[in-house]
Amino acid sequence: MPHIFTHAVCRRPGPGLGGGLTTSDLGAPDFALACRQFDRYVAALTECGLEVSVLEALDGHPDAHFIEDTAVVTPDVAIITFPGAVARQGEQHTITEALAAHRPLNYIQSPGTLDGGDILMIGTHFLIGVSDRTNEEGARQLGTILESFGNTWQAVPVGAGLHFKSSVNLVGEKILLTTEVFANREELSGYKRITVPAGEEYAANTLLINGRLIMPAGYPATRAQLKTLGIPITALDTSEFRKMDGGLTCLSLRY
Ligand code: CIR
Repeated sequence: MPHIFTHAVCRRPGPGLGGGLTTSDLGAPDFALACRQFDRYVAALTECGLEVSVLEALDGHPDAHFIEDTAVVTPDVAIITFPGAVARQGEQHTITEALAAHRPLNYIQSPGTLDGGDILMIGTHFLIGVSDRTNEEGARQLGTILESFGNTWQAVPVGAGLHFKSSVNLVGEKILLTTEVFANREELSGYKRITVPAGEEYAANTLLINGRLIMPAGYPATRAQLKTLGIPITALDTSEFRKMDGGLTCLSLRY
């Protein structure tokens, strides 16, 4: 049974969101539209039964609404990350208060770096992407903390995409949605895999929450594949966050 979530924490985008990091050339995000897309996202999480806390935008941190990168929350512990991008370091200190009310805290320490977008929780097993943002030391520190709570983990090199979850996500009991690059990876061989068709890679960033899939709008071939799973699907427009290399998983911490 995939994990049942009861809470989420999100952070509103601020008017400076276009100043965040990006590799895409899709143009500048529209702040008003981003706010509407964010509100719809929060509503979708609420419709999945989550109690959602919404934090205010953080001045001077234009990527801070991609809050997933600041922590890894398991049923036992919240691990505050040490973000891999220098420009994002500091965001992690602003999440501790919200999480301390729900979990004991633990910390990734420099020289370890780790972004939450690289961590996929599959029950008590964790896939930890080692990427441009999460280094081997960060993965090792997180793995040690997870093991101390009885979990298992495995490091997975991320050769493509920003984060591991830009390319691989859980969409059902032992079922992963992956881009073609990850489709035949040995580390994922224990899972059934659904491959996102070429050209729809962004749709791999789909969320499974309490028996519902939340996917980005505009990816009909992926949607048709996910429909075969027989669970409800909500499609959300994330165009303004995509311009900044972000998507559905990045916009919340779910626990
Ligand atoms: C960044 O480059 O850090 C942000 N512009 C996007 C972060 C997306 N986060 C995620 O995939 N977990």
